[in-house]
Parts: sequence; structure tokens; C-alpha cells
Amino acid sequence: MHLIGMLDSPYVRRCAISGTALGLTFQHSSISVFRHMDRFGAINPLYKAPSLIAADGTVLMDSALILRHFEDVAGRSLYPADPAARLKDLRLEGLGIVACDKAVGVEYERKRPEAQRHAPWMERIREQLATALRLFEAQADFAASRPTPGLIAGLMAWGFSQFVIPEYVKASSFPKLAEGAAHWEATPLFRQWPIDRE
Ligand SMILES: N[C@@H](CCC(=O)N[C@@H](CS)C(=O)NCC(=O)O)C(=O)O
Repeated sequence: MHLIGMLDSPYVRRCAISGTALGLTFQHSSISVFRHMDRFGAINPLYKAPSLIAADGTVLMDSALILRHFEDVAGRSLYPADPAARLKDLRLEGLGIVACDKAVGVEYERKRPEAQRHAPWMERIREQLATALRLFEAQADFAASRPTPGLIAGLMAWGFSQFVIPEYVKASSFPKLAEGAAHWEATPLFRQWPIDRE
């Protein structure tokens, strides 16, 4: 298997971390959907990161679907086995994914020329991002013994926000999340897949 995409993408990074947590071996290529369009387009003409070239050559996209395939290949899951705990983690994962989507949305909105920005939309997605992170912070168990999909998703959103849009997401407003993220980012699993800061 071959994972394609830059590790500054929270979606690519969540696949890399989850795949490794599942014990899988896979190649990874840091190819940008913006800066390396020729190379990316040759793999996936839809330019979506992450993309995964599966063992039989099938090209998958969307982190949730790639993670589903990873679980199939690994023959196990990162979700808690207990149904109530699993439900809680699915809820957490939703919060994390919305936070990723809104953080990436803020970054894309910010890239527009000034005249093409729509202030009410920016206000809306900033508020959605802050709310998702606030709820994630309140509901995540940062002292968990192993990373679950929900925990990983929220931590990816936080890492991306702190790297790319820190002026929109003040670490001081989320002290528990900042501390929990520092703990997980220091683990060998997360350090194996650092945010691509180039
Ligand atoms: N829901 C998708 C979102 C992936 C996504 O939007 N990735 C960004 C990079 S962070 C991308 O591919 N952007 C280029 C584009 O959408 O054209 C997932 O979970 O994989």
C-alpha cells in the first residue's frame, strides 16, 4: 500500500498515524495537491489528499474510507470493542473531523484575494471550528491508554490549527486540549509522522 499526500494535511496524517497504530506497513510519498499537481494528478486526477494506492492498485480517497480499508487489511480496529465506548468515540471522531474541515476551510478562505473573501462565511466557519474544538476538549480522554479514531481526529485538527492558523485558534483558550495534544505528540507513534512544516 502507498499513502499519498503531505503530512501538513490533517487527513493524510490521521491515515498515517492510524495505519501505523494498526500495525500496517505502507509506503508514503509527500506529494502536494497544489505544488506537485502533475505528479498527484497522475495518481489521482481528482487531486484529493489523502489518496491510497491499495495493494491491488485500486486508488482510494477520503481518509474515512482509507481507514476503513486499513482496518480490513489489519483485521482489527482502533475503535473500542465495547458498543457504548465505541459510540462515544464515533461522536468524538465527528467533532474532530468537523474541526479538521473547518480549520482547512479557514485556511482556504484566508488564501483568497481580499476582495473575494466573504466575512460572514469566515465568521461562521471560525465559530464552528472553535465550537468543535471546545466540545472535543470537553469530551476527549487525553489520558487514554491507546489512541482511538476519535482521539486521533481531534488531535489532527488541533495540530493543523496550531501550525497553519494559530492566530485564529489561540492555544490559551484550549488549555486542556493543548496539554493533551502535547502529551500525544510526544509519543513515538505521533513522532513517527510529524506535521510537514515545509
Ligand atoms: N473528507 C476528506 C477531505 C480531504 C481534503 O479535503 N484534503 C485536502 C488537503 S488537506 C485536499 O485534498 N484539498 C485539495 C482539493 O480539495 O482540491 C478526507 O477526509 O480525506
